[in-house]
Amino acid sequence: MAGLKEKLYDKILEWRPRTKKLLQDHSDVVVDQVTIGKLLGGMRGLKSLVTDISYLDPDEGIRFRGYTLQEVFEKLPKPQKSEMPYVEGLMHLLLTGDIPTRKEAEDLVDEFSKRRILPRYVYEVIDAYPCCSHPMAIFSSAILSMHRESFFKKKYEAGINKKDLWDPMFEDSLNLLAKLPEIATYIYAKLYRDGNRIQSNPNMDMGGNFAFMMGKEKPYDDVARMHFILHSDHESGNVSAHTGHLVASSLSDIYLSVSAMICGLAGPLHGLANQGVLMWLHELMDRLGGEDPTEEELTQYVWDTLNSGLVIPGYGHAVLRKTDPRYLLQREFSLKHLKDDKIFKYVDMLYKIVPPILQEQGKAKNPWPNVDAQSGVIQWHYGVREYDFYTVLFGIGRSIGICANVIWDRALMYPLERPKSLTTDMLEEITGIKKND
Ligand code: HAX
Repeated sequence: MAGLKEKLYDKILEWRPRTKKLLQDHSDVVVDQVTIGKLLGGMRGLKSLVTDISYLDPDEGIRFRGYTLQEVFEKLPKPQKSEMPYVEGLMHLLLTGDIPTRKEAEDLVDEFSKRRILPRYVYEVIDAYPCCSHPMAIFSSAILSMHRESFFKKKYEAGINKKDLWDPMFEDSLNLLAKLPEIATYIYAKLYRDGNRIQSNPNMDMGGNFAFMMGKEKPYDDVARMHFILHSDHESGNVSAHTGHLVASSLSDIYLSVSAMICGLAGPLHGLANQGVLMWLHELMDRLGGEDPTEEELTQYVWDTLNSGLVIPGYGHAVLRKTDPRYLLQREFSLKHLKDDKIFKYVDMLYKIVPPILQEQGKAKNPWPNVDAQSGVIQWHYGVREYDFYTVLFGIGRSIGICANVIWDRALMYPLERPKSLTTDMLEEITGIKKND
């Protein structure tokens, strides 16, 4: 992988003086204020992290390396006869900031293919899990088990200059990313197909090979590419990205960091919401005995959910204040490929019905749909009906963003993350509620 690594190294050398200058000459410049509201409110919106891989604007949505999602999908090279770009090309973009040439993207496809073989024990770890386990728990463990392979760990133990740590992190990241489709599809086969798996095809790109191992025809390869690209990065403050970055800040290797981030992604307020949407829709279908709902019935169902103190899965966001462009891109795909799908029709009706209800309820700051409102229905349509599995797909995509971030964290020699805690007593003293006598 000499070409990409050299290019990345040049970028790193160019970038380092910028970070150094900010730190040396402007360390005391105030960027944001830490209020009690922020401390007790999950640090929502607090400007306290740095990443150059992606930026999330509340109104516009995500940009990867300065490119909107539309631009990313238009500009990245695509495999022959495919609607969606190479996932490997996205990795090149996130790492270097440059749209790769077809050759650069295909070089990375070859590199992933060379690194895709799993150690035998990973299958054994997966097999050892009891059947009713959630696939995200298995996924995290399978990744964790490969910690012993870490090149970064070996280099660190042997003694390596801090400036060079990005290099073994890069090698580990490529090794891990190349293996994720195989791990995920093996878990799928174990849990839902009595262990009948399809071996990987070394001549395919990541999305194509994933579809192949899932036993799916076209256009599922494009579904996989779209899914992995859309879910790859969403700047650094969300639970999964922040976890990956935090764990790696203690110089844990990529296997430890990605395994941990998968656990954060598995929560219902984060990545698990995509499975939540499908469960919630099926409850509705059961309630209606399979009949198509009227607008009134859907409205009633949304209100019933809210009145029971539950959230509407797939709606709202901690940063976004408009419809998530990741939702819109998937909607565009769905309108083209699955517009007559029964569940897609529900999803589309909800797009009209939910936002005004959330606005009327007046709690959610963002009444619009997020990425998870639309992703599950596409999987369902193409026959991946085990919705427990949907967050694993999210996890494959998110790992790409985490790896790009963590490689750059080491390249820029970001330190151990260690914010300071206060006690409630201290907050009451600061506010004057309690006198310190
Ligand atoms: N349905 C009902 N109530 C909602 C809501 C929704 N979809 N979204 C927010 N609210 C409520 C919150 O629960 C909160 O209520 P309380 O004051 O009673 O605690 C209030 O509105 C204010 O919340 P907020 O400031 O608008 O939103 P947060 O930043 O606290 O939370 C969440 C953001 C995404 C967690 C939230 O919108 C939510 O729970 N949505 C449903 C679950 C979901 O779709 N999660 C996936 C988000 C995208 C993602 O990370 N994908 O991985």
